[in-house]
Amino acid sequence: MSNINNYVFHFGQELTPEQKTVFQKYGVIQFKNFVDKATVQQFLSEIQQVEEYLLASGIQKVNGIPLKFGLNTDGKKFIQRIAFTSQYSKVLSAFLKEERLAQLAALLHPYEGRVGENEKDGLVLNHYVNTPDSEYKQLGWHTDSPRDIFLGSRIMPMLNVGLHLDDYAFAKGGLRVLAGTHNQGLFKLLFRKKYFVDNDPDPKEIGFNIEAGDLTVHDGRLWHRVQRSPFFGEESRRRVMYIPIVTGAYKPKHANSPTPFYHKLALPKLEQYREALRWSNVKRKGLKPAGIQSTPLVSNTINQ
Ligand SMILES: O=C(O)CCC(=O)C(=O)O
Ligand SMILES: [Fe+2]
Repeated sequence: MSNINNYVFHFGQELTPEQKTVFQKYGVIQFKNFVDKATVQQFLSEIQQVEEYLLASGIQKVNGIPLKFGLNTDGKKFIQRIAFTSQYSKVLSAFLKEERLAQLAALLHPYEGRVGENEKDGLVLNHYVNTPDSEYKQLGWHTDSPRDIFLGSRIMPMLNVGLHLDDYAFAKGGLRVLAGTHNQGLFKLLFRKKYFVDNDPDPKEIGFNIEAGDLTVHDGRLWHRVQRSPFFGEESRRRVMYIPIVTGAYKPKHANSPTPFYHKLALPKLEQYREALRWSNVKRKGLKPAGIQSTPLVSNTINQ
């Protein structure tokens, strides 16, 4: 295990050639202090207001994407994953329109990228805490790409931009990646590890020393996971907002957007991805998957 302190940068007004080269090679890059501490506090307070509003209104889904609930350190219900968070906050929505974020799309060159405020899951808040009743303490190995398989055969390039809102030194756990795996072929993208069930550290993985306000950018095809904290309760709290930078046709979601079928079936993530893998085989080999009807599951119901 190691960290990538050698590849930590500060963001000016636009990306430098060195930053682009590092990203092309590793599929991940970290920018220190992308926003200052006062802004972190402001964002946390906005998020808290959004969460209170969603809880008070009994909202279960935003634009078809279910919220994830858990019990906080004080035993009270809280939300561990919110999609389209900026829909409820002018401050967060304004942040997504900042030119500096738009500049990151250059990492997708030669594709044209845009900040997907209303696409995929929009601005996602992930809130991890290590308590017995927390639903979200860690996340197994995965890439962010296979959902695209449901849309058609091509995986569209995308970036996941993480704005970190808590200090999280490497030893506390947090994001781990296999640098360079964004350049793998489709087979490795699907089968390098068992999607979401494998939580084992990899000898080649790298992690980060994160301070609140830092930004990480990873390619959607990069293998990554979230290491559970060795600490419990308050010390393990980790809040990070993810912003998708997407390519291809504009596919906004709205209040009446259907829930992707893997959410509807309430299958564990593992099962969702097994389905994805079976379908990818169908496409590759032109075979019918065992036990799955030939009626297409694609496109109509899944739009992310
Ligand atoms: O929390 C993180 O840093 C990563 C989350 C993630 O990989 C995901 O939600 O797909
Ligand atoms: Fe991910």
